[in-house]
Amino acid sequence: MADAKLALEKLCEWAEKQDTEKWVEKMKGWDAENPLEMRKDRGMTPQMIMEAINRNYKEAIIVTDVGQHQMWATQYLEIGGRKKLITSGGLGSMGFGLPAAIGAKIAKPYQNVICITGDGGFQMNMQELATAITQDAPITICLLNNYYLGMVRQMQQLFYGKRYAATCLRKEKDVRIHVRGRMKHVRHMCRICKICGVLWRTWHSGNGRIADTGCI
Ligand SMILES: Cc1ncc(C[n+]2csc(CCOP(=O)(O)OP(=O)(O)O)c2C)c(N)n1
Ligand SMILES: [Mg+2]
Repeated sequence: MADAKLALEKLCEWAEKQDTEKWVEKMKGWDAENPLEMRKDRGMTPQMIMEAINRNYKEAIIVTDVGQHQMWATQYLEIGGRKKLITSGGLGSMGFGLPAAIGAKIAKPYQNVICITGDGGFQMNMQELATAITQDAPITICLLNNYYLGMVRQMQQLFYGKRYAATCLRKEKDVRIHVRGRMKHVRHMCRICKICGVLWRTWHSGNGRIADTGCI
């Protein structure tokens, strides 16, 4: 544990400047070979949700949890100017998103704060909904509810011959059942127009809401 500013200054004393030109060129090549595309083929895709956030917010602090939703957020959100991103980067801890979003709202009460989280990560710290309520910290929670520990499932699918283990959340738990009792604005959404509506209303009313998306 250390003061981040102090620790980074000390680390900088040790770090040597590297020539990253070749590496950046290589990545640009990959990007040209496999450009990011918005998948809009069916239902509500994660990309469509990110696009809805892009469209509905001119300014916001967007906080992510850890998992596939985090990857999509970093790939598809338009960050910059008055839109800021707080994310835990590599080796992040599930459960980071909600408390970090509450902290951001308390620090910047007049800014929109959106927490993009997964059904796994959200369950780790969702008791903090009570903190958001008692501390008067209305945030929008965009829950990418795919019924899986998606990031780990993806590894099992691609690298472990589809031998799925302990990544399905559908039978054991439905995050909606837990959440409903706590927050009256929970909406389960399966159409993209609905999520836009919730984002819009949240922005204009200043009330916290959870947009629970059954995304694919
Ligand atoms: C505390 C903790 N446990 C386990 C992990 C490993 N891990 C990384 S992503 C992930 C799955 C996250 O699932 P979910 O929150 O539903 O997000 P999704 O990938 O489905 O978008 C797991 C288990 C972790 N990062 N942190
Ligand atoms: Mg999930």
